[in-house]
Amino acid sequence: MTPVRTIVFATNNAHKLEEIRSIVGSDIRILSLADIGCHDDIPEDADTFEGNALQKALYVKEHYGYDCFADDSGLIVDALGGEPGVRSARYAGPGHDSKANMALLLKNLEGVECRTARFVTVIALIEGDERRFFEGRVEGRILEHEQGTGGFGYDPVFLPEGFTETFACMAPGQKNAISHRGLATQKLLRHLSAVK
Ligand code: ITT
Repeated sequence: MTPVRTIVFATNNAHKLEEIRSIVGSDIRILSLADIGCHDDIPEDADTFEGNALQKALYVKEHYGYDCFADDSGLIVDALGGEPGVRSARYAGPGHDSKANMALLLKNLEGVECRTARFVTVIALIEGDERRFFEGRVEGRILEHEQGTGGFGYDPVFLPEGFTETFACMAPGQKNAISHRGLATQKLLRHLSAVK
């Protein structure tokens, strides 16, 4: 089947790219930054998911000329006043990995009873002069220990509401069906399919 269209996904996160390609399937051809020869460290210093997503998408549009979309995501933990939020990727400091981020999160929640949290994704899409946003969120709670080895980021400590296992225990298709990124991407897809 001929793809509906081709669009660039402005991310340096290989896990996000894999998830979104799998959600989109053959409906749309997703080009990575590497596919368009972009190896830049794209700035993201806004203080909202919308601001960061737009900043990343605009960077690619302005420097490379492609219509594109970007995803800014994070984990919002109620007992931590919304942290790590937009700082989710670098919660334990610049250059730290997911293990360090999760360890800090569990440490900061030691002895805390209220462990409610949500994952949020905001996708910013730039088509010509138009900008649109698509949001997805999933409610859940933070476990006291890691569970599972799949997924990425904070998946091993996030238990989505109504489920008995973390995102890291789920098959990719199961996570994508209920996740923040899955829900935001479905909205993006509906828009792209409507304007084809
Ligand atoms: P790009 O900006 O290049 O897209 P990034 O990893 O820096 O990649 P973000 O700034 O959006 O992306 O940071 C999101 C962080 O939030 C990510 O690094 C993870 O730590 C966490 N995160 C986002 N989505 C997640 C998911 O589905 N599962 C687990 N952790 C997630």
